Amino acid sequence: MNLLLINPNTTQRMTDALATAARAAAAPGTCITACQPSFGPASIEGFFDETIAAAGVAEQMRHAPAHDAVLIACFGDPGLDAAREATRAPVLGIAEAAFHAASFVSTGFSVVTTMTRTCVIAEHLLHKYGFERRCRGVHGTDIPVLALEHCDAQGQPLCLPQIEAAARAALAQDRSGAIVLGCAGMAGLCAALQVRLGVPVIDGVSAAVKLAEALVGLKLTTSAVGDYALPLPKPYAGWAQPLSW
Ligand code: 2AL
Repeated sequence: MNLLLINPNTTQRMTDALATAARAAAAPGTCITACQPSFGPASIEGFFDETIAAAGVAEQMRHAPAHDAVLIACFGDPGLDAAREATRAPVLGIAEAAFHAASFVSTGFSVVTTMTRTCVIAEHLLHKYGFERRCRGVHGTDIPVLALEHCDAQGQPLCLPQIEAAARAALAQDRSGAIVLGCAGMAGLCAALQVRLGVPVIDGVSAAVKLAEALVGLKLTTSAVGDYALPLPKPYAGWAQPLSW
């Protein structure tokens, strides 16, 4: 199957890293194509960033290559509903995928994310998706998204001890049984954190890949009836003109 991964931010290094993480999770028959918007923020760390990034996701969906499933690889799931209107293939956001996966393996989970100001974005999603009773806390580390990739001379991510400490504190404070990583850029930390913490650690990128494969295997498509019907045809003005239906 062909899986289209959209990194909603415009940092090519991060798009490449997300493609690598997705390929590591994918089954042998899954082919991952990764892309990013032609405009927008280098990283998504607030509402303004997210609004522009959602338009970038819509742009990529408008010109999307053939695909069997789509993965939106930012923890705010920007543009998820718009993407579902634009294709009949299943579309997974990494936050929604991670919340589902964490709920299969724990009675309650904690989210550990990047900037504290983005906690409210995760909290809004938990309410929107109906997971507020499964999530016991959302915790910021104030690590900027693009600092997640900074490594020491041995190639070890510099942020790992800080994220491990935040996760340990969250597990104790929230009485939770699993950790959801609250940023796509944390995908490469997942395996090490799971060993160190001794609890399930969920990276939304790999969770979304596996859930996308399951949905495609079940021959489930995004419903063409009702809310997710194709956008109604109408002119779009200004820079959005090429995106009109
Ligand atoms: C994110 C993410 O996953 N990618 C990005 O640019 N910002 N979300 C986050 N909470 O840091």
